[in-house]
Amino acid sequence: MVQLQALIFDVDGTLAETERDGHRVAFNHAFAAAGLDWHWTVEQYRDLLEVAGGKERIRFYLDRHQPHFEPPQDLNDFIAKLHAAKTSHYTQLISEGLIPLRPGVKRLLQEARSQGIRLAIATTTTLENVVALLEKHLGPDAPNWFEVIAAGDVVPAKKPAPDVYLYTLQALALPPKACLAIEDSHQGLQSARQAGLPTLVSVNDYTRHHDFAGAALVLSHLGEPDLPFDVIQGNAGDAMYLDVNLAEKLVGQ
Ligand code: XBP
Ligand code: MG
Repeated sequence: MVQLQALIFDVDGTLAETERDGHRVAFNHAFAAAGLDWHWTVEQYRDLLEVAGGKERIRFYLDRHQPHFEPPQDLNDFIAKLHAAKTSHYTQLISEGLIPLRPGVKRLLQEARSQGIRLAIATTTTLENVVALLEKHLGPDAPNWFEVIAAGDVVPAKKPAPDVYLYTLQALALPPKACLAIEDSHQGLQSARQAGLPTLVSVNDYTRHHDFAGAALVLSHLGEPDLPFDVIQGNAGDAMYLDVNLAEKLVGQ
């Protein structure tokens, strides 16, 4: 049986529900600060989430919803500036502690560390955003718990392309079958599966109706001893929360 050696986490929607009340709000702040009358509603953001990556998402929005917009400068520079302002609003929101970690995340990270399971992150979001979230909820040393934090533009092709997971596996020097990816979305699942990784999905309001064919297990959240998960797809045996033991079973399937 293959032995579990590492857990590889997505960030947005997986470690915390960052999209609706974090990223979306920060984009809107940045638009207003730039004098733009664009506003992304909770519902509209569901469609915009089809495109991973903040800069890519702004470009997609312009193409689809503001086709006549004339940028005041080179479009790439304009988007990069707007996105930098969004990142600073977002990290501010995170530092205010408004976005908690999802159930089971802290417990699983601590348990994995105590059992010598290696940790990594593979995300589309900007590195500063990841560091802000980890430090806020897990302490100043938490970014060092992860051997690899593959974030943002580290690879040019964002999820659902497998590149960010392939990059992470190469940095860990591990085969995919020795790792479990933990994701929240169809795009994330596609990315991880194309890299050959067994993948567990923990859904949220934006993703619960996605197609999760190919996932090792789909859960309502990672669960806690006093807050058991609901199994949406797959077989968790008699487990009520994701721990190293269940993760080991999933990679050994
Ligand atoms: C996350 C994303 C990110 C954030 C924005 O996808 O799509 O783009 O919405 O982050 P995943 P940036 O969870 O699959 O990694 O604005 O920093 O790009
Ligand atoms: Mg995600």
